[in-house]
Amino acid sequence: SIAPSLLTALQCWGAMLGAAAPISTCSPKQFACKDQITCISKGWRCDGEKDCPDGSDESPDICPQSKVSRCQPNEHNCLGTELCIHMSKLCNGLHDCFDGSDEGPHCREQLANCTALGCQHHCVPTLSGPACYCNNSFQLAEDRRSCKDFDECTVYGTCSQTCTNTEGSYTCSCVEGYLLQPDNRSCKAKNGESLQEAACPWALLGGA
Ligand SMILES: [Ca+2]
Ligand SMILES: [Ca+2]
Repeated sequence: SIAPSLLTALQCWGAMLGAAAPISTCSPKQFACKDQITCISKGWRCDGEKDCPDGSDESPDICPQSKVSRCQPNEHNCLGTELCIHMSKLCNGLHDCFDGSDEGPHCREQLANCTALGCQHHCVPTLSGPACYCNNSFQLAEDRRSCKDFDECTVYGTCSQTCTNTEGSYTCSCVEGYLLQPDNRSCKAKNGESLQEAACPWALLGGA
């Protein structure tokens, strides 16, 4: 239909006219592209897809190899580095940390301690003792042994638009006018309305 796109176009113009210093129009929830014109949802930064016209939301200086300085649930921080590896890679016979600290004699020596720990899901030896971890979409509870649902929606960028946490999982959805993509987390405008998306996203993100 024509009316909504006209309305969007008008909102777009309004936003552009009101944007004397374009970069200041990005809300705190948005990322300012290097072109200093375009604002995109922060969730689209470093998601592997170029959303800024200049691709600056995926540039290496913005997206370091490890996206998060802190490890995700069920991940292990390799000693003295920012590298996070999945807990299942500890003592799996392969060197995954650069210094090899994920493997060694402790793997065998601590097996009995692991049994004694009584983890709900899984246990692995680490250099600092046995540690529990959980199946995907779960995280350790306060007792460090049992597992509880992990709220994926608290991680920025899990879904590009709407995120709904569920017990043991989560679902992404899109606002009116957008379609969920096969990756089940990103949204693209219907009808190839790429002009709006690329040139005027701030007019569309208000209700997201
Ligand atoms: Ca390993
Ligand atoms: Ca969940």
